[in-house]
Amino acid sequence: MKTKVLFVSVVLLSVAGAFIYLKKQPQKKSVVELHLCTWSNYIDPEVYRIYEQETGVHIIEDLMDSNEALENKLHMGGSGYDVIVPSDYSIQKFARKGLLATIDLKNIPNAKNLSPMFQSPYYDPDHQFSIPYLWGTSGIGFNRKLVSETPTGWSSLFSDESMQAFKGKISMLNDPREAIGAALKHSGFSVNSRDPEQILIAKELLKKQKPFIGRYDSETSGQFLLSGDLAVAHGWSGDILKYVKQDPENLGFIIPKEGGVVFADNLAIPSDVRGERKLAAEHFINFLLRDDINARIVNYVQYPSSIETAKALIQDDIRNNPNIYPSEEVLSKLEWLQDLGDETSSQFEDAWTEIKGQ
Ligand code: SPD
Repeated sequence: MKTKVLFVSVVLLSVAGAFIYLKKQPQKKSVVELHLCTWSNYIDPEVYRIYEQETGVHIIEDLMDSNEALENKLHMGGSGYDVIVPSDYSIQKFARKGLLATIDLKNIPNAKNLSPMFQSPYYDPDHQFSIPYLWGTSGIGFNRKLVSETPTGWSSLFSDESMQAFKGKISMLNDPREAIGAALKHSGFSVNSRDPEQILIAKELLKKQKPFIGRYDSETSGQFLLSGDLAVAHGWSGDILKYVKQDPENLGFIIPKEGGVVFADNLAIPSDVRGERKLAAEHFINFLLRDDINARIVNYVQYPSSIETAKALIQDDIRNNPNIYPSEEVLSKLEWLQDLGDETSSQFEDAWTEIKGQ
């Protein structure tokens, strides 16, 4: 009898204990959708479908056209983004401003496959806040039907002759660091100049160019080159090369002989993403770095991969295209944008507001 009472008491106590334990556990609400803020033409949409099929998680995409626009959204708070894709210098700046979550590399095992170029990037050497995604260069796209000579340098956007010849058919990236950077480079300065006089010279050049501009455009200039509405366009390599592929006889892309910008865009998580959402964001980042998925993206967007082991799966015409994967010699002439600190960043942004608003 005694044994029976003891047995029943033990069972009752265990059930009560289990009930109290389970009640104390945080409610497990599984993440069913993730919000990604990325650049246009930066993923094969099929990748979202595969992810949803594999995990049940639906990806909602929002687009950004400059790092500065993304920074403003993050500063306002409540962006709702789980994964964002800022560039190199912006990782430095956003981290400095506390806008990024610390990444748990244990949850991103595919990061071990990063190419040597990205194993310790200058803007985040230990991948505390970011994992490189895709990279590329800024250069000049052109339509041969509208230019008499193949452009070779920045003068095709800024010389008096070009401005007159291509009036209304010139476009510049709608991006303060890139557009002012191009004007700095054309004037013989670094894209990372902190010298207010040099920044002023670049600003005046862009103001002079403005009446000849058809559009400031970070998203669709390739398509306007193809239609013949633009003769020359300041643009990012993959965005132009995607259209060059459609009409290689007439369209082209060059990296200016004076040099320009090389960039890397990175997968990162805003600092207000925590707990299960952060785990889900890390899971999605890891998926984007998986060889087959990464190669599928590269084959679609025409930007080089940050993942060494994905290279074998990348189409030969992409892997061997020196405009997509520039030679060491060309790369050595290019500059990475740096975080210039608050004072100089404001000078760039004020100059940009003046140029756009004039
Ligand atoms: N459509 C993809 C655009 C990639 C842009 N990278 C931004 C670099 C900024 N310096």
